[in-house]
Amino acid sequence: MKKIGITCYPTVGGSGVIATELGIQLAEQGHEIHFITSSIPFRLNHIYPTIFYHEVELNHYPVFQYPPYDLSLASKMAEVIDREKLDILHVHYAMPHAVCAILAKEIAQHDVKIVTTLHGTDITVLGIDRTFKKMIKYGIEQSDAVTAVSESLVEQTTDMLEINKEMSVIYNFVNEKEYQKKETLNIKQQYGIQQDEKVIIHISNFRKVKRVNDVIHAFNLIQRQVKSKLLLVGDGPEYADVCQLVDSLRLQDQVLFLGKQKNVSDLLSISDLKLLLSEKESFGLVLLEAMSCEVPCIGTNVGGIPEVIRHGETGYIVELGDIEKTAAYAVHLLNNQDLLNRFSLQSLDRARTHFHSKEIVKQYLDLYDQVLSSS
Ligand code: U5P
Repeated sequence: MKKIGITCYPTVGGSGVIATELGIQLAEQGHEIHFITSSIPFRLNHIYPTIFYHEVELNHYPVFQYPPYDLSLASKMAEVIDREKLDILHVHYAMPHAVCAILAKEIAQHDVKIVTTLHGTDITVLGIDRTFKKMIKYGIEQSDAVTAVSESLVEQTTDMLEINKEMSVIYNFVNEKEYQKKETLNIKQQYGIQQDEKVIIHISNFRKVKRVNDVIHAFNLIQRQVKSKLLLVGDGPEYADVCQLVDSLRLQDQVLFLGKQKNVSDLLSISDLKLLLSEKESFGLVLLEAMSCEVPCIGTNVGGIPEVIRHGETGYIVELGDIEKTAAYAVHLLNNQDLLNRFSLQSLDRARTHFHSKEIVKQYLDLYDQVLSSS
């Protein structure tokens, strides 16, 4: 049994979901898990006797112009390392979490190993900022082990930060009990979708990088040739612009804005095709969630997306901004039920063989063993 601390951003988003699921699966295998976060992770909604939650409190003392979250986190980490005698502190994101963990390790008396998982944003967004570049590099190089969620992210990190550190790729995973195709026929009815209509789905945080407008333009071409509806799941800064585009293309009756949803697997279960046309994506967890629910995907040739989708087998890869090609592939697939069925099963097969949670969790455990035995 190992004692493992986990720090992540506890809100919606791929990294928080992975960190929480990892904690749950490790607890189910008999390990003791200590979440050190600013609020209870969003998917931690059951009681687990071996999962503990340590809240990072933000102090609003008048002497501080800004509440020092990073220092509060480091000090909470040091406290938990010593009190609980953690073996491993696994942090998600180098910036600021790895840097806080390294500081905590310095402060704590008990020896702990730091494992950092890179999810992307700290490298692809913050890594560009010269002031943070050295800090991120430091966080990565001082960690005892570093993982990234795709080969593409390892390459990018190595190039951008000129890092001299071995990084292992450990792909994302889903909870297979939750992400499986369910018999939810009446959901289609509830949303006013006819049984013979195809359902295309897009799930994201509606940030610019997700290029939701490209999804709308592609759907506009698709719906001319296939009787279909588009489900948009999630919310974010581009939401209003996307609504406007849908209005101007007169697609209001065919595009359903569902906002943020909790039970994404129910919506995937009524979907035939998923579109993710982002300009940056280090893995694309929503793709794996879709595949796990037997939904083929069309994604852009960007970041880790081509490592998840197998072109011509579980979906298609298109160049960024190639709306015509996206629509052509979608129409080809949706109009050919045999091909669609084949792609659905191949998607499920790939999700279960290449990204099975048992296998991915084992890779993390092997890495923990490796760092613990190297002391
Ligand atoms: N997500 C939801 N509800 C939403 C939007 C997103 O649960 O309304 C989840 C996705 O299912 C995925 C994560 O697990 O947030 C987003 O991952 P990523 O796009 O940050 O990789």
